[in-house]
Amino acid sequence: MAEEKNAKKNNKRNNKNGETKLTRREFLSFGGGFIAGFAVGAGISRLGGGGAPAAPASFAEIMEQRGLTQQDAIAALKTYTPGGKYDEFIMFASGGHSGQVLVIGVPSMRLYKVIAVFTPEPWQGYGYGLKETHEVLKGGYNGIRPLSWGDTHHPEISRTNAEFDGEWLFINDKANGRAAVISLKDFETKQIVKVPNTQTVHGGCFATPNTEYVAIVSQYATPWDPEKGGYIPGETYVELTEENYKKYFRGTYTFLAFDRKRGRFDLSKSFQIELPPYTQDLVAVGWGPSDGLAFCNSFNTELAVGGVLKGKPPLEIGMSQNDFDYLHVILWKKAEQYVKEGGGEVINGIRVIRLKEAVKEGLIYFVPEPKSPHGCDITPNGDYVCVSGKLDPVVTVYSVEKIKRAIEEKKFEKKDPYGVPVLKFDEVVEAQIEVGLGPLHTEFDDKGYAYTSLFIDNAVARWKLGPPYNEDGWKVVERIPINYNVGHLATPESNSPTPKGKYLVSLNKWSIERFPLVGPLHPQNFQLIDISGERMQLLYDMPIGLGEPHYAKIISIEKLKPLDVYPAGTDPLTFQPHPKAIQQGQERIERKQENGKWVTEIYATLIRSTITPDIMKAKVGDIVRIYLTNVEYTRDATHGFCIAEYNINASLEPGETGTIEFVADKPGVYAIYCTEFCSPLHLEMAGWLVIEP
Ligand code: RUQ
Ligand code: CUA
Repeated sequence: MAEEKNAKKNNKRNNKNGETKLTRREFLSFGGGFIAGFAVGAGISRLGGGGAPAAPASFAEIMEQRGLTQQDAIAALKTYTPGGKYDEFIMFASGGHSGQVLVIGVPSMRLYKVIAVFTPEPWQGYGYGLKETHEVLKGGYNGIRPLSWGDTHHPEISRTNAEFDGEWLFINDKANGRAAVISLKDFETKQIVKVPNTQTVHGGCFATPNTEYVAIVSQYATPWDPEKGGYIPGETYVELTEENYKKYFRGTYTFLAFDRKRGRFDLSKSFQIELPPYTQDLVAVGWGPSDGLAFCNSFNTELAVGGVLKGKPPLEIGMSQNDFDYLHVILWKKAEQYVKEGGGEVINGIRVIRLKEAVKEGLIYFVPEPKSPHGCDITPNGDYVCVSGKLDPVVTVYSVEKIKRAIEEKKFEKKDPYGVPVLKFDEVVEAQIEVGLGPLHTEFDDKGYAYTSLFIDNAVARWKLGPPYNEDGWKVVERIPINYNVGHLATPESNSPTPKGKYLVSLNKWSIERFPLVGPLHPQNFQLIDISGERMQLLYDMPIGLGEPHYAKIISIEKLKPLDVYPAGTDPLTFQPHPKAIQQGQERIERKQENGKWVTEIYATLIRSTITPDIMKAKVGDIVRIYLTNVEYTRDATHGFCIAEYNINASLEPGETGTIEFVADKPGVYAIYCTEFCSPLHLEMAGWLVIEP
C-alpha cells in the first residue's frame, strides 16, 4: 500500500502519454511567464516564479535569448509536434528531378519518407537488387535506353465520388512521358508506364471522379509519323520545319484506365485523343456539374518552333505573340462511349481518337484564354474552372454551365486551323479577378476563398469566390508575401468537393537569404501558411534540398490506412503470398539446369541477427536467385541485404519476400551483410557469397 502510494507520487507528473503535467505552481512559473511575456512583450525576464527553485527559463527569456518575436512563438506553438503526436495532414510533394515523392507532415513539416518512384533508391533497395523493383523501373523504359531519373510534377490521389480516398497515388514524369502508380498501403511504387505516342507529359495526373482513368497530357508536341500517325521513341523522325510542325507534330490527351483491383494502369482499356501541337499545359477533370468534362490549357497556339540562328525570334517570344490561347474542353465520357463502340484506332498500343474524328464527334472544344495561361483549377462545387494569366495579372473564371450551354447552342466564334470549334469568350466567362503579377495556380479552402500564387509579385492572393459561395465575391481580400517565386501552392484536399482549409503550403523556387549558404545551389523553400483566421500568417520555412518540387497534394491523415507490417511471406508488388516465401528451417540451396543454363536458387531467411544460410555457394556463370524472406513481424524490424562489389542492396521489410537475381559473372568470395542497423549484433548479421571458379 505504502509502495503504491510512493509510485503514485513519483508518477503523478506523468500522464498516460508520458507527457509531464505541471503542478499549478509550476504552471504559473512557466505558463504564467509566457502569457505575461506576451502581454507585455518579449524582453521581460521571468515573471511569476512562485519561488520554484532552479525552474527552467521562462518563455519570455527564451524568446529574448533567441531573438524571437511573439509571432515567431505563436508560429512555433502552431507547428511544433512532439514525437508520438501525429500531424493532421500528410502532404505528398513531388520530388522534382530526384524522380521521387516526398511525404511530409502538416503542420509539423517533418519529412517522413522519400518514396522511390522513377529513380533507383539504395536504402529501399529500389533498383539495386530486388528483381521486383527492377521490373517496375523497366516498365517505364522507352525502348531506347534505361532511364534513371524523372522530372516528377503533379501528384494525384485516387478518388471516390471525386473525394480523395487515400488508396493510391499517381505522379507524372515530364521529361520521359511517364506515369507511376504508388500504393498508399505500403507507400511503394507498383507500376511505371510510358504514355504511348508522347514524348513529354506535364498536365496531370488528375483522376476521374471514381478513378476510372487518370488523365495526363503531353507538353511539348511530339513528332508523329506522317503516314500512320503516332510516335515510336528512337524511330519516328520528322524534319523540324514550321510547315512540318504544323502538319505532323501532335499533342495528346490520354486517359489511362486504372484497374483498381490490380492497382495497375491498363493500356488496353486506355484511350488517347490527338491534339494540335499547341503546348498543352495543366489538367483538371471535373465533378458535379463538370462531371464528364476534362480540361487543359495551352500556350504556343502561335506554333513557334524556334530558330534564332536563322533569324527567328527566340522561342519564348515566338510562343507569346497571341493575345489568346485555348483552354481545351474534352467530353471524356462521350469519348469513352465512342471508344467502347469501337471508335478510334490502335496506334502503338493504345486506342487513339484522331483529331479530325474527335472534332466530328463533338469530343473537343476550345475556349479562348488570355495569353499564355497557366494553372487550371476547379472550384469545390465543380462549377467553375479558374485559369491564371501568367503573363496577364488576372485569373479568368469560366462557368461550367455556360461552357456546356455554349457547346449545345453552338456559340462558336470561329474554328481553329485544325477545325476545332472555339467558343465565344464572352459567353462562357463568369469573372476576371485582378490578383497581381504572375498568377500561376489557384487552390481553395472550406470558407469560400481561393488562393492564387503570384510568381512575379512573390505573394499569395486570397480572393473571394462569387455566388453561390459568396454574394460579394470575385475580389481579392488579402495578400501575403512569400519568399520567393512561388510556383504551385497546396491546401488540404483542394481540387476536390470538400477542401479542408486551415493550411496552405507555398512551393517556392528560390530561398535567397532564408537559409545558411550551402553553395550556389540553394535549397527550395516550402512555406507553411496558416489560413484559418482572418489574416493569413506565415508559420514555417522548410528548406528542401531536393529540386525542384513542383506540386503537392495534401490529405487528412485519417484517410490513410497504411500497413504496419506485411503478412508473412508477402510479395509487395501484388500484396499476395510470394511463391518463394519460406519459414525458418526451410532454408536451402538448389542447383539445377534451366534451358541449358545452370541456376543456383537460394532460399534464405532474415531475422535479428542471422542470415540463413550464411554461406551461399554458386559456380561462376550461374544465374543466381536468392529468395529472401524477412521472417520478422515486429514493427520496424527491417533488414537489408547487400553483396559486396556486386552493386546489390535490398531492403526487406517485416513479412516481405523478394528476389535477388544476377549472373555470377566473377568468381570470388564476397561479403554479404545486413545493411540496416537492426540489433546489437547487427554487425554479426553477415555471411559469404562464394562464387567458385
Ligand atoms: S506547373 S512547371 Cu505544375 Cu506550374 Cu509544372
Ligand atoms: Cu538485420 Cu542488421
